[in-house]
Amino acid sequence: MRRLMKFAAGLALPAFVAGSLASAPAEAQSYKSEYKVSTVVGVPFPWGLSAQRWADLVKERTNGRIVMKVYPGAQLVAGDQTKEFTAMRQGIIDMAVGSTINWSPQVPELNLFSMPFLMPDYAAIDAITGGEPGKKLFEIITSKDIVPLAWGENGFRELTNSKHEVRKPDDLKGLKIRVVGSPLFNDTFTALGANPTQMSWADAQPALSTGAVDGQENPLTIFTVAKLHTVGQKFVTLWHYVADPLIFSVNKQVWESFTPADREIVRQAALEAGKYGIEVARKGVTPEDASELEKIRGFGVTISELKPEEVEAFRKVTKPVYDKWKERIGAELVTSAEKAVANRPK
Ligand code: X2X
Repeated sequence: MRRLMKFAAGLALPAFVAGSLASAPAEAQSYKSEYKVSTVVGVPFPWGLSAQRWADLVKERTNGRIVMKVYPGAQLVAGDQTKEFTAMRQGIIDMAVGSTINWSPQVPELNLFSMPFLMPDYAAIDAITGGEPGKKLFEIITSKDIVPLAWGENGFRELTNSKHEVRKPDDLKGLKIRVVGSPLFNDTFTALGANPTQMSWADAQPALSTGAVDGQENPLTIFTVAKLHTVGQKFVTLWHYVADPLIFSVNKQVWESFTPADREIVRQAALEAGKYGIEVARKGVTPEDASELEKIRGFGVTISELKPEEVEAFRKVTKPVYDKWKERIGAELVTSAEKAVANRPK
């Protein structure tokens, strides 16, 4: 550092520059000028908002030592969202706020959240992410050279389609439904008598607009921000069949290149951004505040809120899929999630 200061003084740098060089941690000299943060959807989706919040907090608290730039649209993996985890592992992506669904091809245990009808309400999601199963999942991710820092949220994935109201499994017969990522989704929709087709989010929107597919499943925030009613999605079924949390993560080498103090800043910022993202994702789609639902109804969309016995009919038909995937994911992990749900605060 003394040599650096002499060097700086020799160049007759203004005093404030020499001062900031002198006070910067030595390790910070090896920081990249920009860290690439991948997301599938950007601002103003809650997902993009929380990623941006993370970047903003880190920049502010590190005085610009760590500059994170959010790349939405899965553009760092050419739109192929199921390659995001691998790309982050390889260092092509430095950081990500990613969906458990998109990472499940590489981390099969993350299929836990796509188990049909495991989580009846938000308290159930929180019980899993905040409890033993969440801890276990973070350990598994860490063992794959990715450092998970915090949970965020995409949301409960509700069913939408262009054809007719869906209130019972029979109503899904023959409907072409776009699904993502994991073969578990194929199994679930096949069991329900629908015709599932896997495709990326980038391909889903044109497929909906041309009618190549009849429907899809996504959180309502995705529905409103992406204006899915303009691509024919006139029927929404609130069935809460699965939910996908998001995970704020960093590539291991990048993480290790940060000073301990900066790591703490990045972690703390992720926790705060995650909390904020969860709030935004849940806003307006609860019985207490149904403003988002009202907005969607205002677009001429029929929203079907299922009664518990109607949900039960879907659960029954998808039970064999649940049982099959419980073994695949790991019975121990799934059982611990079931217990967390059963014991959640109500
Ligand atoms: O592709 C989707 O449906 C999305 C945007 O929700 C995910 O990335 C999982």
